[in-house]
Amino acid sequence: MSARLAPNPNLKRMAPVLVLWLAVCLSGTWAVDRGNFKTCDQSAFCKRQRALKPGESPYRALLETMELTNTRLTLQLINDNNKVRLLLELYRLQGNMTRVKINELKPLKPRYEVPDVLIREPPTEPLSLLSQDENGVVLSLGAESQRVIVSARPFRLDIMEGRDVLMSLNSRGLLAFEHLRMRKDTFSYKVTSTVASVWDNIKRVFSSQADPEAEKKEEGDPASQAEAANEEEEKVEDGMWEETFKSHSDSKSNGPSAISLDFSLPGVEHVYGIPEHADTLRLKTTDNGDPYRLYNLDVFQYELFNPMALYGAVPVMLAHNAQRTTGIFWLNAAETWVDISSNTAGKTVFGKMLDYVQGSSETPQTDVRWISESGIIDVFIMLGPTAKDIFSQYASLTGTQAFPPLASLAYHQCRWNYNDQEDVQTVDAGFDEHDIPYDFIWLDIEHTDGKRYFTWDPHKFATPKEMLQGLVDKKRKMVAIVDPHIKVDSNYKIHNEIRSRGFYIKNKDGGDYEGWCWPGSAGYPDFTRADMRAWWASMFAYDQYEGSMENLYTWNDMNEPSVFNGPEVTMHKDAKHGDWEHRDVHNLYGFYVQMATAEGQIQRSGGVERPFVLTRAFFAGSQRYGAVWTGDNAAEWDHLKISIPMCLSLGLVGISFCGADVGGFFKSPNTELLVRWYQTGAYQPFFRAHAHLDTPRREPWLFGPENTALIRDAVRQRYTLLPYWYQQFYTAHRTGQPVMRPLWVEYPQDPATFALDDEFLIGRDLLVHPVTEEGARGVTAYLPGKDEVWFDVHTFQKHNGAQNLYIPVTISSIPVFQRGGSIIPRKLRVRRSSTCMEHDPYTLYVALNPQRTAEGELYIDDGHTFNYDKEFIHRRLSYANNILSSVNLAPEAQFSTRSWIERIVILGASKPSKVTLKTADGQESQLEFEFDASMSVLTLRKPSMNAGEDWTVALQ
Ligand code: MIG
Repeated sequence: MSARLAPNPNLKRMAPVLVLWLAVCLSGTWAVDRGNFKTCDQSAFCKRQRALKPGESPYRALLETMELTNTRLTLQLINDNNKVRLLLELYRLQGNMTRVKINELKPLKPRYEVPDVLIREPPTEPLSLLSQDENGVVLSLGAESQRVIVSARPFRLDIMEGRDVLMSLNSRGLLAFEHLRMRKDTFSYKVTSTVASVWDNIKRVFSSQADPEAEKKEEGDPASQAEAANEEEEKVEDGMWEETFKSHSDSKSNGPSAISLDFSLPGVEHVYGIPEHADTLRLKTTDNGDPYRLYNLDVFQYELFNPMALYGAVPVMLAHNAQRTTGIFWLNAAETWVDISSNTAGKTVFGKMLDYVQGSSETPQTDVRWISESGIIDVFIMLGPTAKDIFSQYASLTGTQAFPPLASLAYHQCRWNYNDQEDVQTVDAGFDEHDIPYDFIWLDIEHTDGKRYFTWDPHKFATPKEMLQGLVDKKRKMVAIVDPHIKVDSNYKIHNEIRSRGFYIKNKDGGDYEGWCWPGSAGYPDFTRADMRAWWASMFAYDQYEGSMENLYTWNDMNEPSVFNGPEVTMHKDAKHGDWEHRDVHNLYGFYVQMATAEGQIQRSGGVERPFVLTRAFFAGSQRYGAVWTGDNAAEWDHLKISIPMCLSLGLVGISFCGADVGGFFKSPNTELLVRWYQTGAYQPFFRAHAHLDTPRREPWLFGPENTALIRDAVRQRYTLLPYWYQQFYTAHRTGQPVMRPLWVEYPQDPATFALDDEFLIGRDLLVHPVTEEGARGVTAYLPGKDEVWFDVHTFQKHNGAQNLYIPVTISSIPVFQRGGSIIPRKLRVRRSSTCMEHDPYTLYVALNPQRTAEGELYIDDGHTFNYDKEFIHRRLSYANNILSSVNLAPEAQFSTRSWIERIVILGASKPSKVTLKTADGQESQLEFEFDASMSVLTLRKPSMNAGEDWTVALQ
């Protein structure tokens, strides 16, 4: 107790952080402190690599070393400058993918290979040799008439289909592999290296042709290879063996270890992905600035429209043109930079047209280059050919979106902080009083006893179970934050256990790594260790996590990890995870934190209940463990807008459960912005309002009755649509298809969709163009599909596809359209939480296409357990030949529902003379209906059949 009240002896060291906070809070100026974060020039390996010039590849494939088994090609590459050899492995993977691995043939010690991200060793398919000569090798790749051409000098790979080159590797000659080496005394090294370079020049003059004797000498054990390497001229540059950034020095006991490879994408002008960046959906070329950076960082007040790193990293890029989509998955967890260039970037449409007319147009091409600080090259080339194929290919490697509990798709109320139990109770009651549904209320770091996670402040949250029970009684839930920085405090059980088990990350000298974070001095558990994760998971057991109950879920923040006094506000790269350096695993840390936390939630229920865990940091594969949000945005219009491309980019790389803080985290939104943010958030996958500690309260009813009504309406729209959201997540979980989709995914041949940032699809059938412009009187939405029609979901008005539609808006408008040809289930009786609506009846919205058909699905299960494996209802709803029917898609599954169909609304219908319902038991009955001729809307009232059974409705 007294310890908590005593002045913190370390306050001095915290001072810069506090001053920063204060400065920002008081001045209200918004800008990331760029000086805190490295540019490529300030990152030694990035600078070294970027200095390489294209067209000078020193790598040659030694064809005589080629070995081809049924499923694996191996081949040595030699760097002709330093004679270091690499080993290339090439695999054809099932599902139209190719894997290329490059490592040192004989590294001085093993280099890091990312574990735990792939869900299994990807199954291979046969490879076969088509032809070979002294210039290269041609292999056939599976059944798709694809070939890979391995050229020897310089080394390059071209993946072809028919006559088309789909992708080339090292075509610009930027393959680089900094081999591990012994550190030499700087002085004597300089001397030898000069001598060596003179000797090297002499050799070059006398042997212009490859000398077979010399080649033989090049082989051998690692030591002699390293020696051979060291004989060559190798400039020791600043930053190879140590590097400083601001006051932080990075000791690099392994020396330089960067890797890099370039990819050319002929015919491609649009590339996407590589989140997380606060940037447009379509990635930009990076020639005139820094590359896109992937390095999980806690960026205070991030700025928009730049390639700076943010909290998470998914090294996956998609490339698209009207014919094809391909993808690159660069499996490396170290700091990574991605350069993009294009031969058509900067050309105007007119310029391109001129080229075309004059016949001077070159084929458009995008070139990308990946640079990582350590590890190996392990790249999965996903060959599509469609975006949907890419999603399944990537899912087959890294898994699909965890199927979340239904309630977590509803509305979440968060702020930093809800102060005490009474506050929680008052806010909870406020929702009932104002008739606004919500499912989760969140507690931020102040709920703990002095930032000791897994504990409760003894005064403010003295009886957490009582509080949680109060929520249970209303069928509501809570999330409490559990961060991975652990207060160094010998009276704190969690700390003592982690320390005594040796589970903390170590500093370079072998002691427990300590950094500054919310609790003051903190240790960071080594989540890369399976035994540590198992222990962490066990801490979520009800008897370990005191005060927790089954309706308490978890939020993992600061897991980049954030270290206030560390370089770039994160961990020193020379910290140690067993034998590995933090440098090797950095981008994986947050992935593992969420993995262990989700596992804990599963275990506490004996494997029955689905977890819900929100994370700020993430990596490829994080989709398997829960939801992600876009961190500390601001209450500004541009931040509202950017939430769309940020979540779309995450969806493209498997992470569907994405959201941005509704209202904006920093600063205070004006009411218009707040309302527009609710309207937008209501149609994004993870829907949570959140606010910074220093902002005035902003619960939805604090802005006058009119604004309360507007927010209520937006939240209620979310609740009515929950059956559709749930079904989309079920599909995402089963197939890997994203829930929130860019339009180009569904309209891949329509260039008008390729760069849309201000609208999106939910699944295939709902198009949302939220109002994100201040003072908007109207928005222009692009409705895709030249053979499609779209129905305004509010007015039922029909619009043709393939047009820019101007939609006049008022403050209550949320432009949403249902695709003609689809059937969408809703629940219109909105109650105080989604769980309260469990058994409520459905309304089906059948939107007819010009062929007068429509299709949809209905998915129902208990909403929260893993029994969805066997116990669920999955039905196909289809309308054709004037008959609407429900057929069972999963006859072997067992589940029954009390929900029935209370209404069917058919859009684009004509008036029938009678409507007949036929149910599973063979009974027939006439249904009452209403027809609105002005809008062509037919409403069937109370058909009343059970939602889980077979039925048909015939219109005559
Ligand atoms: O450095 O826990 O992004 O959502 O409210 C700030 C306090 C720490 C950052 C999270 C934010 C959260 C806040 N956290």
